[in-house]
Amino acid sequence: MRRSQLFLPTLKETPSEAKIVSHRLMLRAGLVRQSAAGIYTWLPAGYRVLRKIEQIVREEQDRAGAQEVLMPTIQSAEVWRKSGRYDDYGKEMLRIVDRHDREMLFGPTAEEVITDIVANEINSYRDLPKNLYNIQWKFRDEVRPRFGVMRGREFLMKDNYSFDLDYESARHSYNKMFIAYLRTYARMGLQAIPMAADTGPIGGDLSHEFIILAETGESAVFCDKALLELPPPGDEVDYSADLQSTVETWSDHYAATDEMHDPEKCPIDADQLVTARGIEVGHIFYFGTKYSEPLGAVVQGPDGQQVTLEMGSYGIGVSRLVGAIIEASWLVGLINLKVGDAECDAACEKIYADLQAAGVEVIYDDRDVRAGGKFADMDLVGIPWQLTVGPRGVKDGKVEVKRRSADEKSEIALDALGAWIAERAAL
Ligand code: 5CA
Repeated sequence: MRRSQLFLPTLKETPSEAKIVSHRLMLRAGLVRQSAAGIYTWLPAGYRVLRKIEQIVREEQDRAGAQEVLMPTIQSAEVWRKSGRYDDYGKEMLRIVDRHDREMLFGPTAEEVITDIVANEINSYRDLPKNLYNIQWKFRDEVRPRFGVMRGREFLMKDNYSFDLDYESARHSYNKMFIAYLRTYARMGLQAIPMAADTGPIGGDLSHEFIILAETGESAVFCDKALLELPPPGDEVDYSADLQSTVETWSDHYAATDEMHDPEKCPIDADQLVTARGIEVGHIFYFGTKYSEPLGAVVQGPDGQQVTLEMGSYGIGVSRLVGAIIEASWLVGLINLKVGDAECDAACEKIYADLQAAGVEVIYDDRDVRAGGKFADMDLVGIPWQLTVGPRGVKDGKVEVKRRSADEKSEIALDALGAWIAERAAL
């Protein structure tokens, strides 16, 4: 594409409503424009990114044996009445009346629609298991849409739904998605941590949120440091094999969101516990017969008896991921190698203040612990830029800069750091 032809309306100034770096960047780089509160138009450059993310999600779903469908955005109130959620969903549901006075709604999720299809079309255990997904726009009339595409009202979600004959098989479907999610995020360069989660309006008793660590995350999260060191499942994953032990490699480690974390009961020592902020980029649920029962998703089992299907649902925030990837990737880590040394402390405090004043998100490791531990932490959290300040460097008027992705180190003069910071801030 010739730049002269491209529709890429970039902005010199940062719009005042953009409070976090991904929102600022997405507006300034001409990726999106807001059409109404929490509703965005994706411009050519942004839409390309969205489609690439969508494609990774699609490939990993297909690999795990899910089949793609496309459900409507506008749904009938009827199926939601059957499940009992039409009234429960409250003000987050955008309700519409058509010209015949029929009650419709813009789907916030699709458990009812897909369960209704399966109830009508699948009658025998021989046609199970099934796992159906779609990548479709959802609408939730959030009270406070904010942070651009991170918490929109209209947003793109990959949602899928598994249908199984019994608990064992449903648990296998859940495990497949658990592994597929770890792989999906890893392909995007993200380390997503599965955390025990609250099930909210979707319901059920087994659920994991997939969280990536980022300063601007909406929730506080707590997890065992060991989780950050686990490599994602590779191409050798065999989805037909028993995946329980692989899933337990992750789920046996302590990891909880704010609502689930109890400091009194936390089994992890303070020095092994990561306390951070996180962005929820996916959420998986097993909820048994919560929807299949009221919607009549029943099949004939091998012994001729009627069996109500066991279900799970699995969501990935596709449009949120565009923002989340930016949030997880723009941060500077500042390491003070000799806390207590007057010169090191003074240099670090100044750099820290300058970075903050320039609006660059920074973690300053001012703890009086071994340098090795500090480097390891910065690497684990995946901070892309590291500035290291040590006594020798400061004497020579220099700090070390490391770019994580390239694993390259260089030195920069303290008096050139202002320009370097300005460069980061401009991004
Ligand atoms: N039916 C289930 C799974 S299919 C469901 O709706 N789960 S959910 O409510 O947790 O949403 C799935 C994912 O969509 C979330 O993990 C989050 O990444 C994304 N998401 C939820 N609300 C928003 C929003 N307002 N803006 C952007 N993304 C959102």
